[in-house]
Amino acid sequence: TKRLILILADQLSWQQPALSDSSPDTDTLVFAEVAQEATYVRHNKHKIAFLFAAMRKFADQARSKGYSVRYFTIDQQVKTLLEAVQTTLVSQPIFDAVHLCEPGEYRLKREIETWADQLGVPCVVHEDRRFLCSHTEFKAWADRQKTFRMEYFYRGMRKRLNVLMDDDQPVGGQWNYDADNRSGWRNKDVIPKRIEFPIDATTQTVINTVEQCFSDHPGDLTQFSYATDATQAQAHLAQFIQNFLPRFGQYQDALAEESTTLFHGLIGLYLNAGLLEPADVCHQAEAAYRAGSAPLAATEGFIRQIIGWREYVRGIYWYHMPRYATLNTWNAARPVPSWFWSGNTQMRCLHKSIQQSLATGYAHHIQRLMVIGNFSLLAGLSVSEVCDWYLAMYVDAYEWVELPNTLGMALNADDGIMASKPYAASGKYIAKQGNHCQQCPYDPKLTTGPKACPYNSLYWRFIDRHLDSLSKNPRMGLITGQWRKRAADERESIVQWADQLLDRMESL
Ligand code: FAD
Ligand code: DLZ
Ligand code: SF4
Repeated sequence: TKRLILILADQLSWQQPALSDSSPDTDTLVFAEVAQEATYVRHNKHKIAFLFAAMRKFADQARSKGYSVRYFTIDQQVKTLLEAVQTTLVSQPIFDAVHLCEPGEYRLKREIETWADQLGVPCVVHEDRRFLCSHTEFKAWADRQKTFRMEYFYRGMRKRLNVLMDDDQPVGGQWNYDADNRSGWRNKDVIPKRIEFPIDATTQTVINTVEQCFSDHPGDLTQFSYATDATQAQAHLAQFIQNFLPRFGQYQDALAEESTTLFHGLIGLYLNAGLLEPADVCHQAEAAYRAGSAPLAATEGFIRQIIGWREYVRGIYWYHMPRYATLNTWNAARPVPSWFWSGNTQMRCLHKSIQQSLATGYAHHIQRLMVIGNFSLLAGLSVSEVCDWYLAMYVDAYEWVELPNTLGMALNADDGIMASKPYAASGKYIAKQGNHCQQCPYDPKLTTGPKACPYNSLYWRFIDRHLDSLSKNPRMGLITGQWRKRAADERESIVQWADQLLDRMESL
């Protein structure tokens, strides 16, 4: 049989299920750069350039393996994925079926379910086996849980995949070494320079096209230096494992004036698009630990992000969609301030995090969670607007991973599915984790008054506004108790100060 295999932009792996048993003798591969996918949010130019360059290079590889390839570039003006498939079927009426790997977004999954009727040939959607936990396995786990805590999911994954295990015991005797991780940044360590990949001809063409077609999207492509094929991604990973992994744990939660990336992996974009495989990344990290070149706490912490958090959030997404996207525990509805799209705020931590997100399409976890996400939670910013912002902003953003992290983890809007308490914090936390406050006109030690760090009064206002429901949470008891003990006039002046900050949020 002759198959038309559609390959989405984030499925660029020969191990993906629609390709793993394909043959150049019978199958044609279709790739499509389409406005439908490139403009449903205002994606960062880095994300579009990365994906289009990686698609074009993967398609070249397919041609050199002997596949016939139909590639629609964005300037051919084919608007939708369906149109690309239809156009191919009409011009070459030789195919018995359309095959593809399942998409990572509910919106697209639903749409594809309607394709067979419109195409007149069967449309076979394969489960994405690039993930280490299948939908069935996650459901079997989730159905047994009262609460969906990541830590227990993670232990099961460690055992099942036999990662960092000595027989049936976790290496070193503990599952989790975070107590040894997470220092603040005091600018005492030298951060090695990352490999930068020279812009090849394909990538340069794509960059020019993206500048032309998506000029109103965020992103400064003069700074583009991401890997755009699997070989480059492996070189990037090798450098990370050698030079950055040993300090990954120590600075995992740090915030630094001097660095946008610290000791993080910068691999989410490659994992999510298919240029790196999660199991391979974990094996390489474990091998570094076993060879004595990376400490256990760093290696365990890193592997937990990949076989733990990454698989867990994907499971949560598919288990709870479509309802998940509608949740809004704290009824947050305030419009996102315009400086989310410019970085023009005096709050130094937010200015730095947003500015680098706009410019490069990257921010590390603590910037996403405790700087931007925490502010959004405390200020009660609209859940859907904030989620769309994250989906647009980051080079690694697809809804399966963006939504649980934003709506669930950062905004705590999922009725407690992901986290047993909100990740809400005052300026004190940000001051402890790094050195932004020293460059900030605001003071993290003050709660009210023109110099007070806005996070502080907004934090207490959040506690105050949701006092009844937060008091029912045993993990919030200490904080809600502290708040209740304060004098009524003191509480009132803090909440009032926070209210007027929200009224003039644009100018903070
Ligand atoms: P590292 O810190 O080096 O971690 C290594 C890898 O572990 C990451 O590449 C990623 O694959 C995985 N990982 C770590 N934490 C998580 C997590 N919480 N969920 C899933 N995978 C994780 N990650 C995305 O891939 N896409 C997103 O759109 C995304 N949106 C986020 C939004 C918010 C509000 C928050 C708080 C987190 C989000 N994350 C997202 C998770 C995490 O912040 C990024 O995976 C990470 O910052 C990517 O950078 P890195 O490769 O340097 O990660
Ligand atoms: C994110 C994205 C962008 C920007 N452009 C395309 C595209 O032109 N063609 C395509 O096939 N996919 C694109 N994607 C990814 C999809 O929007 C979607 O997020 C994933 O395919 C879900 O798995
Ligand atoms: Fe951020 Fe507040 Fe510190 Fe300024 S003082 S950098 S706003 S935490």
